[in-house]
Amino acid sequence: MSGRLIVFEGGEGAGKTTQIERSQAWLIQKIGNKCAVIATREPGGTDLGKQLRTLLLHGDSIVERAELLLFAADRAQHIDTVIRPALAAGSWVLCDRFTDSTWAYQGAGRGLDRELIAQLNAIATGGLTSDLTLWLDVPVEVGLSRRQGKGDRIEAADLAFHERVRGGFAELAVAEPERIVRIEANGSLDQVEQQIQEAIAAKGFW
Ligand code: T5A
Repeated sequence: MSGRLIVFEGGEGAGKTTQIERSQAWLIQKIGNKCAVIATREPGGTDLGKQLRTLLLHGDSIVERAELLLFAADRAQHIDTVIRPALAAGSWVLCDRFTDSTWAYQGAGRGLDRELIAQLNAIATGGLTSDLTLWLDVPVEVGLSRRQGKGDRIEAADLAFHERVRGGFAELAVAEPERIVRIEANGSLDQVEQQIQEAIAAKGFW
């Protein structure tokens, strides 16, 4: 069986972490006898990435271009040391956020140049794209209300920023319907899990 890259995207509190755990357990049951199913995330899927994650989410003020470059650095390290080796070994990789987060947050949210973002994503990934991206869509207020504790530097942005981020994901889903599937994530955990399983099964990967 070929390796697959399945990405979970969405705004704050969309339920990605929870659903990746559920999908990993489901996929291990389904295909675990044929290949490994690993879960990873951006930022923070490598040792370097963990340090970048601390800077990005909990650092002091970071200018927007520096933020963009730090996310790209995290991704380049993640691609070369985790994602590509896993795919080459035939593993399935479930990734919490990937290039579409940069498009939505730094592009739609911050308003940075889309062409620059596309170029940086291409440099960071070496051209690797997801086999399937599940966009877990919840209204901004619902996602933010699910937060526990003090928000991080990016969560702390105003509502208008988070609305633009949601709009960015919506634009991508319209532009790339083969790769990106919208999941209605404002339902129960079981309802969301069911939609995700259906979307993965519909791709006919096995
Ligand atoms: N970022 C990232 C960029 O700006 N550019 C980039 O290129 C990249 C890669 C990452 C931050 O970095 C930004 C985006 C982010 O701001 P993060 O910690 O990964 O930071 O941020 P989130 O992904 O938003 O993490 P969260 O933990 O907030 O959200 P999740 O993982 O989507 O949600 P989850 O599963 O942890 O759930 C949150 C809470 O909601 C509950 C859960 O039990 C949990 O308590 N919940 C539900 N409750 C009711 N109904 C449901 N259906 C629920 N699903 C989950």
